[in-house]
Amino acid sequence: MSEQRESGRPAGMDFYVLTLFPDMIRQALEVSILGRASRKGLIRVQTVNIRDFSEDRHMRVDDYPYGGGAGMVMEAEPVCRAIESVEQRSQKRRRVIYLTPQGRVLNQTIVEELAKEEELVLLCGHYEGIDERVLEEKVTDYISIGDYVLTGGELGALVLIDAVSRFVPGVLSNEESAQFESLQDNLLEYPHYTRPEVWRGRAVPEVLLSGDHRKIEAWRHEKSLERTGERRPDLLEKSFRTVGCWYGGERARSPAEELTRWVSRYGSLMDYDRRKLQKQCRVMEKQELLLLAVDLEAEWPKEGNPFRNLRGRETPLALLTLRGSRDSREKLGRFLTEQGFRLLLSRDLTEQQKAGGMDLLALEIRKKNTIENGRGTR
Ligand code: 9D3
Repeated sequence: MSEQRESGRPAGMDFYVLTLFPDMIRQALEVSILGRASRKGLIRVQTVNIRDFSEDRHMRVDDYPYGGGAGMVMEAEPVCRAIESVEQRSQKRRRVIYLTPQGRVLNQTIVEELAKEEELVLLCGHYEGIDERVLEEKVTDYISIGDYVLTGGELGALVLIDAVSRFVPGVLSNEESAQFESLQDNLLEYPHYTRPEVWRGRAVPEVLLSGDHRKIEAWRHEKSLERTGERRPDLLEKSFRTVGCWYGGERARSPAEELTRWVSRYGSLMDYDRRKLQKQCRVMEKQELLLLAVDLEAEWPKEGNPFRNLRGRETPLALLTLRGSRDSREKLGRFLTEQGFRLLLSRDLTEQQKAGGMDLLALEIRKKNTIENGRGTR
């Protein structure tokens, strides 16, 4: 039913959820998009009831805390056996994630990272928590879903499964696709409208009825910026204006365009084949991101390097080259660094195409840009 990976394993993702309340997990995943994905076999969620591993005739799994204090603590042994029951199913090393208010706070970068795994084991605690010794022995990651207090880890596990599953191929339809979406530009979404055109005296913004797609995109970008400034000014500091640029004709233009579309919804384009642009001085800001595709064997202007008037202010740069030697690519990289650009990565496009598509490259660029930007998450 589901496609096979090259390795012969089924595609998609397996989640094992260790919990005292398996119904809570199962029921939530029966409906909506994740329900559909489960029925298609794209995600497989198996619950393991920790209580089944109790050593006690009353099926108890908790006990009083050493040292006293309020509440109960989940015992190490049943939790350990529950984890081992999953380990037994294959020899593979899996991440074992403990959902806990003391973990790293989940964000979209962590979600994308976890989505690369084939299987995840999610451990949900209850009561005051779990005996530290089994955590030391088995847990690889500690994750919280935010700074507020829940009654247990199940909702955390569900949030994580929901967010990660969106990256499993086939879970979202093309329209729902996870790539082109709000958080990718570190901007909030623009407002949405559907029929009727006038609702209780409120009309849909006229530009959306104009049919002019460039104008509509511009309006949406403006609304995104405006809204982010009002509601999440912290995100504005992390947002970048992406500029896709090419030199050397069609060969360079189409990868520059494609990559720009993958990196940013609102990216703009700059055609450096135009002599006029080469002559103008252009200083790029720190909050811009330059994606530059260059055909190294295209004719170089007599005046010298076509980018001599392009300056950066620590502006991040991804350099993609076609044809030409590694040497000439590195030389161009050094030149642009001297002009004030901060080289995030430099690749030969032919080599890159063997390694993966523009979507993967875009992901890598976004990740490098946020990490090297020192702003942590996205
Ligand atoms: C009231 C008990 N607290 C002592 C001050 C500690 C505490 C223990 C267990 C608080 C919450 C929980 C249960 N929470 C989770 O298991 C949990 C959680 C959360 O509470 N907030 C954010 N993310 C997560 S992930 C798992």
